[in-house]
Amino acid sequence: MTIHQIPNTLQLESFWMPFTANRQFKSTPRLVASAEGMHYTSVDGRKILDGSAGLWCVNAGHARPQIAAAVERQLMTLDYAPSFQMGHPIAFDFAQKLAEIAPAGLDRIFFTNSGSESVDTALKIALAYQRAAGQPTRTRLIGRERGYHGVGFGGMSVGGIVNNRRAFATHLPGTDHIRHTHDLARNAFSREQPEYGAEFADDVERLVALHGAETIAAVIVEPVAGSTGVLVPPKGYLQRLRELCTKHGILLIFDEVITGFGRLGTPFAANYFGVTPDLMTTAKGITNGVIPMGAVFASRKVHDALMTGPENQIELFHGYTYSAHPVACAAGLATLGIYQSEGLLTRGASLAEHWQKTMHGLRDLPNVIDIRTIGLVAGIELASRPDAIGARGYEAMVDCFNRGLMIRITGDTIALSPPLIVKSEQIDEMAGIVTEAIKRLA
Ligand code: PXG
Ligand code: PLP
Repeated sequence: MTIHQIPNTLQLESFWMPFTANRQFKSTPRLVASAEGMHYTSVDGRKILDGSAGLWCVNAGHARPQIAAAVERQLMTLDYAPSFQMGHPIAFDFAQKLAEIAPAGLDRIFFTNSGSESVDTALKIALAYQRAAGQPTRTRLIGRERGYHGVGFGGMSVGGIVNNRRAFATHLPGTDHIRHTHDLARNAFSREQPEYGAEFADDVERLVALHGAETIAAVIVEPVAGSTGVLVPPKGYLQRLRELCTKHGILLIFDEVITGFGRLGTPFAANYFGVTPDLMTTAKGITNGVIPMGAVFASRKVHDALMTGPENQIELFHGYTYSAHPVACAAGLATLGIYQSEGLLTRGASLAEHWQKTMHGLRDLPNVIDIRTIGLVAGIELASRPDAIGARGYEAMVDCFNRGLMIRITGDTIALSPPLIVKSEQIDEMAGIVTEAIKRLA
């Protein structure tokens, strides 16, 4: 048997798949068996171009020998060690290297194992900070409509995607949301940042008027909303949000789980937009997706406010068994090495022109109502069938997979975000396959 063959006995029942229509999937499974560079190989031996960097995480492409070697070496050197009241050098080394590429001042690093954990960690740090800063009434956490911040109770509560919330009635109390920035009427088919909508940030003032600034700890937003369909912030919006948070003593958290590590053609979205948050959450690309890991980047102001009290006292009662897992740190260090030696954290900028031109070339296809692009990300929004929201998106995804391209969909929006090693011809190939798929949709 080669690894590309499905054993006849493969049983699909036991694995309860995440964020998947399980029964539909198991009736017609899509299975991949291996990956290298820009491609997956399906179990039946077909090459599939990776148009989504896995789930937005494989930024340096698949099966990088340097990462595999570092992981193997680390496994045989120090496979696990606690980070509670104990340490191992590679964790400090990795934190230091991350601090060196961080947006200005965000150089205190707390390790987690996923984006969801990074978000819950950042929200907890924000609460602890406000308390330490003598503002214990600041307990409210503000997210944004159409935001995605993972699946923990904190992240879900500040998230703003209805399907991720409705089945789980018990959200965190004391959360609220500013409005989203999606405005097709004014901004359809914008390249990079749309012209209109900086004023959507003023919604912070509405919540300040409603709740009182002295009750609000933090505002969390994705600089570019990914999961909800690639929503690029209008010009001036993030600057305005930063000003309002500063004015009202509210911490600003950027959730850079997707935008971090080169996706926009800059190391982080904070660099792209020239706006520095107080806390930044990351995961995914931090290890090229190969070992689960996340990190919260905190400003000195936030970190130092908590480094008070008696020295024998734990400053932040928070952490995970696997925080700063040595194997994840090894994968992360090797990943950063590749990002730096191949210039991947800024490579997107040099491809952005071709990327945008190619993606916007699809605007006249049937049912396309918007195309949004920034860095190496594109969202192609299709009109929904009146009776079946999401059906066109799903059919496009299946058709692309069958034609050799992996894409992500959210509702009827196609999201493309290839590994940052993508070649210009592969961008054309992606556009070609997506074009055929869109043309075939009823
Ligand atoms: N914040 C943001 C901004 C994210 O995009 C998370 C937090 C949660 O990360 P974890 O590692 O806990 O999944 C995410 C994750 C998609 C898709 O197809 C997006 C994510 C995850 C899976 C699929 O849009 N984003
Ligand atoms: N549940 C129990 C019973 C535990 O003992 C622990 C950790 O010790 C956890 C949950 C949390 O697990 P983790 O640290 O991997 O998040």
